[in-house]
Amino acid sequence: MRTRAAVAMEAGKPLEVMEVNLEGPRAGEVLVEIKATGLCHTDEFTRSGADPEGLFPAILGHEGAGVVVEIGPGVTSLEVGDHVIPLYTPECRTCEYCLNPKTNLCQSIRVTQGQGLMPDGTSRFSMLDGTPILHYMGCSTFANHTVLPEIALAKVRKDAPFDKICYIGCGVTTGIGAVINTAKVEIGSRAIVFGLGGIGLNVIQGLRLAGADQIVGVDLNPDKATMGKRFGMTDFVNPSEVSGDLVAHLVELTGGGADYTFDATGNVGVMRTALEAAHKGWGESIIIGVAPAGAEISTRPFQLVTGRSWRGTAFGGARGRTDVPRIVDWYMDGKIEIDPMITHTLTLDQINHGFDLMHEGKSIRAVVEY
Ligand code: NAD
Ligand code: DAO
Ligand code: ZN
Repeated sequence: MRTRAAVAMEAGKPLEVMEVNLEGPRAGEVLVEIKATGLCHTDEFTRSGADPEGLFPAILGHEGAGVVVEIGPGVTSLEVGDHVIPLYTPECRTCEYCLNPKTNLCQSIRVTQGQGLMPDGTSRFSMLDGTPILHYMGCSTFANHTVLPEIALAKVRKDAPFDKICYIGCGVTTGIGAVINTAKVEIGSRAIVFGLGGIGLNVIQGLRLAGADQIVGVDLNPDKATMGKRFGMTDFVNPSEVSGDLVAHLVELTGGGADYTFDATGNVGVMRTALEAAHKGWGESIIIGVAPAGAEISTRPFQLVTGRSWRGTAFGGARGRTDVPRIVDWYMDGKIEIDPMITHTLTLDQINHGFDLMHEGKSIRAVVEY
């Protein structure tokens, strides 16, 4: 079939919206009509060329929602008409990683996914002249139709709006999951969130859900304070307005350091501040942000010797096929909010404007509706 897609032809170039060929699903695969997709910082990381593992030409996008149009041979858990959210972290439920409750990093299709290919080592997308186009993060939601492995699709309820639940495909689950699955924050905790963007705001609403007493938001952009408060932030700190040492300021503000700190900036200097602002003896610092290629974290080992710990999380520690449908329910039941974070809705033809909004710090989430 043919479908419309925004194709990343080369690193650093705007996406090109065009008709592409899409082959139907093979064994264990599913053809999905994407109804809406969010634009995440990670798509921009790859589009811009900053991602050393970025491959081109490719159809980016990993934060989508849509409807099953066709199933390939052997697919048993999905049927035509099901509503689904693509998963860049699949859940096969049989690999060594899926069988270990300590991780959500299913490895069953990791190698081919990293190569921009389906599990059989081929691509389903091509240009009209036959040139292959690579998949991205196993999802390629910047195409109106895409093919995914069955194990990379979460089946969700049919009454949930696509233009909101697409955000659960990355930002919402990553932020809330970092609090609930990774940190396992207890009621009454004190926490600090660095970076109040599309991820950090979801960490804040996750902390509110978990019953944290103090939620400090830290951002260089003062405009982020309003949204932070809207989702449960109790204190706002702009590092550029702190005279003296930022760690000392945060330790004092939290009465000795925070029980939990979260980096949602991707800046390794901020990661160090986050670790050192965690409470002596028990504070945990969770890295969510993806740092530039080659960047390294550092601190004095004594920070760890004296009881702080450094951890990281991918997709909020969520097992997608199991956890994503529950998060959709939380949204539909009003336990979490998404609507105010969708600040812009665009057509596919306007997708490059969505990246401009991201750079200008004007959007939390821009969503493309097909
Ligand atoms: P964003 O650009 O929307 O938000 C980043 C925020 O950090 C902005 O508000 C910015 O003003 C603030 N900031 C930047 N530098 C700062 C500094 N030095 N001090 C304080 N605040 C600062 O980005 P996002 O979409 O929220 O993503 C955040 C990070 O999370 C990115 O690195 C992204 O790649 C990563 N991410 C990780 C996962 C995962 O599974 N681990 C998933 C999705 C995104
Ligand atoms: O299993 O080796 C692996 C890789 C898992 C990928 C996890 C990616 C999480 C961070 C990237 C940001 C996603 C938007
Ligand atoms: Zn697995």
